[in-house]
Amino acid sequence: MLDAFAKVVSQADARGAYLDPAQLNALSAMVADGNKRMDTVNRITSNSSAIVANAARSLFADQPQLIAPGGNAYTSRRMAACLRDMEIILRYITYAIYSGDASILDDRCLNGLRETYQALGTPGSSVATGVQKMKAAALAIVGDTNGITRGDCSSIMSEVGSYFDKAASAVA
Ligand code: PEB
Repeated sequence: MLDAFAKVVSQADARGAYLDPAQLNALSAMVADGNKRMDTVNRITSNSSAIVANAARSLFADQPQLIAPGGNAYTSRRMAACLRDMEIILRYITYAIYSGDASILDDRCLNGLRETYQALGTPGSSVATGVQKMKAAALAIVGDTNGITRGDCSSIMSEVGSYFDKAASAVA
């Protein structure tokens, strides 16, 4: 598990090199914009239940076969497993955002997840759709400019989006 700083150090060490100016600049930009990152994590974390519940509701509206008898989220046990999976994925995405690095998400959540769903007979493409719906909700919450100092959040927004995309494509 790496964060943005440890990743750069480990890459430099692998080359036996000092940190180069471009890397130092990138990290110092990350520090300068640190409040945006913390606010982002805070906003997603404090709205996580709504993000998961709304994404799941929308997924089941689009794909009602999932909750019909015999469907992959039919019975409250499977429904609970499904909501829990979406919550787990969202939680690891918040860790990646906080760390500025996807390795925690990759190593502890996505690694082997496609195979797990294949073994369970759970449609990975439906999980991916659920993740994309969480992405839309999370970005709307993160990008809400109400009551805050306006600034350029395009970089953190695209980084956040990239972690959702990574999770979705890992199971699709
Ligand atoms: C991954 N999900 C399920 C299981 C595991 C995971 C390991 C099997 C064990 C169990 O049931 O608890 N666990 C989960 C995860 C990590 C982990 C992400 C990461 C660290 O440790 N069903 C649907 C939807 C989808 C869904 C498409 C979006 O119809 C999910 C939600 N996951 C789902 C369901 C099950 C499951 C298990 C329904 C239960 C499958 C079954 O028992 O038939």
